[in-house]
Amino acid sequence: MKSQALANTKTDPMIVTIQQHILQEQRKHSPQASGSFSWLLSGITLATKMTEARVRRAGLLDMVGTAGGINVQGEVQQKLDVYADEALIHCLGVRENVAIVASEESEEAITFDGRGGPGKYVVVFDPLDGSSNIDVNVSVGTIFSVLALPEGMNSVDEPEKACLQPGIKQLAAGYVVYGSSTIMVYTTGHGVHGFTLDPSFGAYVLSHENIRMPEQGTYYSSNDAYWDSFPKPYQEYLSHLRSGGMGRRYALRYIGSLVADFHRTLLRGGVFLYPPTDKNPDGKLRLLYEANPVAFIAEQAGGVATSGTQRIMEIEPTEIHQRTPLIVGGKSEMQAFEHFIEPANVLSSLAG
Ligand code: AHM
Ligand code: MG
Repeated sequence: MKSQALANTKTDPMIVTIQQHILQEQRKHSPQASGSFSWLLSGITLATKMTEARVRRAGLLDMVGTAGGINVQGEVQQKLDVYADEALIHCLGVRENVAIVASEESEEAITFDGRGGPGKYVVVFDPLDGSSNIDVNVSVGTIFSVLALPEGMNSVDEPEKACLQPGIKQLAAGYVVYGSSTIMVYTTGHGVHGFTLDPSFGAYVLSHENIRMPEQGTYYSSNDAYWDSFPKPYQEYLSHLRSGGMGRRYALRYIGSLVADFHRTLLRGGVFLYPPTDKNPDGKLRLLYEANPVAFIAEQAGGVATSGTQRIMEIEPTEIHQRTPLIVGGKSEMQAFEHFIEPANVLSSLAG
């Protein structure tokens, strides 16, 4: 009788929340899993919901005082990127299985060990990417990568060293775009899945299952203002896309928030580029918490990500905040890229 009553309720039986999905995936791919990984990811989803609430009220908060001022509740106002950073550090810090975090906002890695539990995960993140866009109501995002604490490594003595792992070691990666809606996209190496935040009940609900990057798109995405300082082969590649050399004339789309620009590239195809420039010969984007998670997601969705000379996920990092050029896109655009930018030879190093 009880199941009959439940069957008659008016809830949508098709709804799958991100927590349900993570647990289902774990049962399917690692039946022995203890659930500790989903506990870690729930810390990230909670922090992003806290950040999203602030992002949505950004204009209102500005009305009652600027960063550093006091708001109507008597709270000290924080800049949104500082708030997003503290939300993640707090939500991950109370999860005893997290050993270390590293953030774009902090010079050094932070270790949580010494508080009772031996953590086994390392989480690196950019808490609020593209934050200069906040003031003008343009999309921003959070981006993260999860690694295992290498065996035998002491997280208290060597927090930075524990973060310096190539992207192929990532256990999970994801991002949240705070856009016209809020969407979280993640992978654990079994495809890429997207969840839209339903603000009416505060849960991320499965909206994009098993995302595949189109083999060929119609957009390229790079900061055209730097055209003169792009290396010549990059200029030639972009001219090729623009002039119809790929069978269609590519249009330019550039937001200036990596997470939002990549999200469009993931769903609509095409290519995103932040090449080396005169000002930033190593590119601008950060390897550990921008390029690596994007590359993991792109590859899982059938795309390719390179620095121009190497597959992104094979770069051995030497510093937490190191930068890399990033070129990421669908198969057709990246095959053409390889042709122009020698000796990338990236596709051949990829399985499948
Ligand atoms: P941030 O991490 O300080 O916000 O900077 C990274 C952002 C990326 O989101 C975006 O792709 C890039 O900077 C844009 O840079 P530019 O203004 O040079 O085109
Ligand atoms: Mg950033």
